[in-house]
Amino acid sequence: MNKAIIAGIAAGILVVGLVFSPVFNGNPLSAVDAASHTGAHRHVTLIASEQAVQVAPDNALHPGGLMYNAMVFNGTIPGPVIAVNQGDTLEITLRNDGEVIHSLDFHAGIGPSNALSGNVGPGEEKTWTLQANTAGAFLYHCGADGLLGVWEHIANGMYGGIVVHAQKEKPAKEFYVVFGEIYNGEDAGLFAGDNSTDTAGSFDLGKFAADQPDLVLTNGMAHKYVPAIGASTQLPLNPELLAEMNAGNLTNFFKVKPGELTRWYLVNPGPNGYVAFHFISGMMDVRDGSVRGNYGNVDRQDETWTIPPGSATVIEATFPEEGIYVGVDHNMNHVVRGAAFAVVATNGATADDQPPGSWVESKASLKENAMMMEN
Ligand SMILES: [Cu+2]
Repeated sequence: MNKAIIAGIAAGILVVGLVFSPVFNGNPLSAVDAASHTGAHRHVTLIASEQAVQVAPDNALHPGGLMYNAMVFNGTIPGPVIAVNQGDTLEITLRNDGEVIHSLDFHAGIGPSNALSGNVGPGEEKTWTLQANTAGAFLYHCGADGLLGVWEHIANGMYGGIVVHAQKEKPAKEFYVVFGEIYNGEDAGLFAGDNSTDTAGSFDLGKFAADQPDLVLTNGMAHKYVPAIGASTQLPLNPELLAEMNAGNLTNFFKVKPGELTRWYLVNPGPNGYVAFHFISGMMDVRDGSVRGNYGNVDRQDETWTIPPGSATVIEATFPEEGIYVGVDHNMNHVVRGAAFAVVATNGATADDQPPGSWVESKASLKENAMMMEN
């Protein structure tokens, strides 16, 4: 794509941002349906900042690893998972410790007063409430300055997931997994040799406009949960994880008990690409969409399920026998760029041994904590 076309696209996006900014900038309404106050009241604080993070391990694809000038909520890509029960009221505080304007867009909310924060400038904070009436998994993301630059803030890592547990949800072992693209001006490409530098790379508008991500992160890093691939010839993808596995330590692996019900909250912030989600050696029940009180206007056994950009989905699966399964974006260009995770089915798995950052507070635990707070 030539530069004139990219400039034209950027200008077009700019106009959209300007047109919408008066609407998205303010948050004048605070009407909340009193009748829907059936659940507990919860509070969460998200802290926006800009910082460099490691997005690729040191491996043959990217010798030396890769650092990136990210934008983050609470210091990490992705931001933390927020869990509530259907009917709860969620109070959200957005604090901006960064240098530029940030904001929040919660897909779990309906109406600007529920879903949007409006602009929060450097050093400022804002608090608003959201009625979590619709069950399911939803994306939240930064909306930048009234949408102006939203594509860059999402590509830079400002996103996460909110889980609204359904009233009729069955107990299951639960996990939070977020995919996300990186467009890095300093990334010379796969197998390009050592392109680790002292300076971290930054957002590349040309790669973004051409839909050419350098990496597809899984919970903030390419191949974070994949030690190696290859049987006769082994290609290490995450040497640290491989060393951990060889030492018999599975702390940073997804672990499940054979036969137990597991539930995966899978989030695709994009900003551009679809996720074709599949478990190697597995089948899944898709609980995407929702009906009042339950998940499931789609509920069926499937091999691969599409998660569009700007969406999250709820997938249930059981892993019948011991062994290694792999969750992948079956788009092979995305797998090689980092969108995959190993799942180890072992009788040694326990209820709360999720890898750091992937644990989701359960419906029962949320209910128990709310009751303790009332008493
Ligand atoms: Cu932002």
